Amino acid sequence: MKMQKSIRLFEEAQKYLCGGVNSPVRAFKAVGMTPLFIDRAQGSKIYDVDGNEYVDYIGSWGPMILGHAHPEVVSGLKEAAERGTSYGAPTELEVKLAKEVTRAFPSMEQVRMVSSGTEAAMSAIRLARGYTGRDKIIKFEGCYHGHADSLLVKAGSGATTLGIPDSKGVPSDFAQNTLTATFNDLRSVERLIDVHGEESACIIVEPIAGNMGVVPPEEGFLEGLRAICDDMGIVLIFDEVITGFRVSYGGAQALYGLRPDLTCLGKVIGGGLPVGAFGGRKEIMERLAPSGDVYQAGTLSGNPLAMTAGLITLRILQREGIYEQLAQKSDILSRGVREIAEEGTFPFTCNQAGPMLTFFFTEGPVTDFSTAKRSDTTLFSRFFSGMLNRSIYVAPSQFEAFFISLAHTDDDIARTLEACRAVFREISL
Ligand code: KE4
Repeated sequence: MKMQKSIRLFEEAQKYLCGGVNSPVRAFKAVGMTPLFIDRAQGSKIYDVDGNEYVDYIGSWGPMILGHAHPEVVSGLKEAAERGTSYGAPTELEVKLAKEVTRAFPSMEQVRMVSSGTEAAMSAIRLARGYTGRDKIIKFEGCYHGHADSLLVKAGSGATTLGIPDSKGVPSDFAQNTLTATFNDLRSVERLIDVHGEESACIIVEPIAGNMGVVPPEEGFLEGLRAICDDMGIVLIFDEVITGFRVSYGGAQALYGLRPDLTCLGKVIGGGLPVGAFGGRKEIMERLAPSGDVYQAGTLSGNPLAMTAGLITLRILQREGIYEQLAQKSDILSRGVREIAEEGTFPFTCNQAGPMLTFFFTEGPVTDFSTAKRSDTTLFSRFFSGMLNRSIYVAPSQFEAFFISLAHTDDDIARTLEACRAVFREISL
């Protein structure tokens, strides 16, 4: 596989961009390779600067559920751009998107648009603290909610990939207010509540974890969190930045029939442009400036181009049979990979939640961060490079999800399974 231009660009990038990238996981450090520099993308394919074509299962880490450069999104953006790119003022577009979000997520009675998932989670936590007057927050090891200081404690995703779950630069008194429990282990939450329940503002959770790799909630786990929060007057925050509009049009909360007090969204809601959002119970949201006394702001919040891409994306996602198609593609892939892996001589388990899945190189079951970390990351790196050499572009880290889009064809999936068969044979030797 030719990589000369990516190699040259990475050398130049490292002079001006720290680490040569604008987000750590893109640096391919976990898989020990030079990162690909991307030239363009279309549908399920992505093309690097050396002209190599790949079937893309990263999908910009989740937003590209329709596939890249969807014609309706592209033409909508062209029209919107001709009317200006940012006003810093209210528009009808943001009202329309907020209205659609509240319709899709009934627990989100009011919404605030922001420009990233980090902003959404950071703001939701500040709002929960302001509303309850309490300081402590409870998160789960291996869950990632963006890089706000109080959340970089035993975080997942890139923080785990780089082995720095507790980032430098986070004041110890921030970390002291962040308590961590074990995903799928209600007892670990109850032990924290016994000691800190009265001083805890919120519990924030990815209802289906994506940042330790995909780990679905076990029976009763989310319901147990809801009950604890009801008993203790704690704000339950579902971070649905990945799962929102992905695992169903109403996210994980629709799948499990639960109502969190606040929800964080991102990725799909922006259709590939920078959008995050948070929202929830009106009595909580009304504490947010300018209605209330919890401050939050953003120059590009509700940006008209981003709102346009989000609205068109959600409009397409409401068409008949869309989520059935996504589920069918994902099931064919996960079923096929499991069958092929049985022929291998290495430990393997595949976790799936609709159109998001992770291949772990460990016996499994993978139900939390500690079982996810048992995965053989060296084997994963060999899997990653083997697939890349066969034009299949998966996440360059064991602790991420693969994303299926509407654009992935039967042929893409067949090619992916063939590549898996060859790579699994290679790493079995
Ligand atoms: P952003 O600030 O990156 O838009 O969103 C932060 C965030 C919040 N909540 C969840 C559940 C998330 O998964 C994320 C970001 N996800 C990572 C990938 N797992 C983004 C990729 C990256 O960091 O480059």
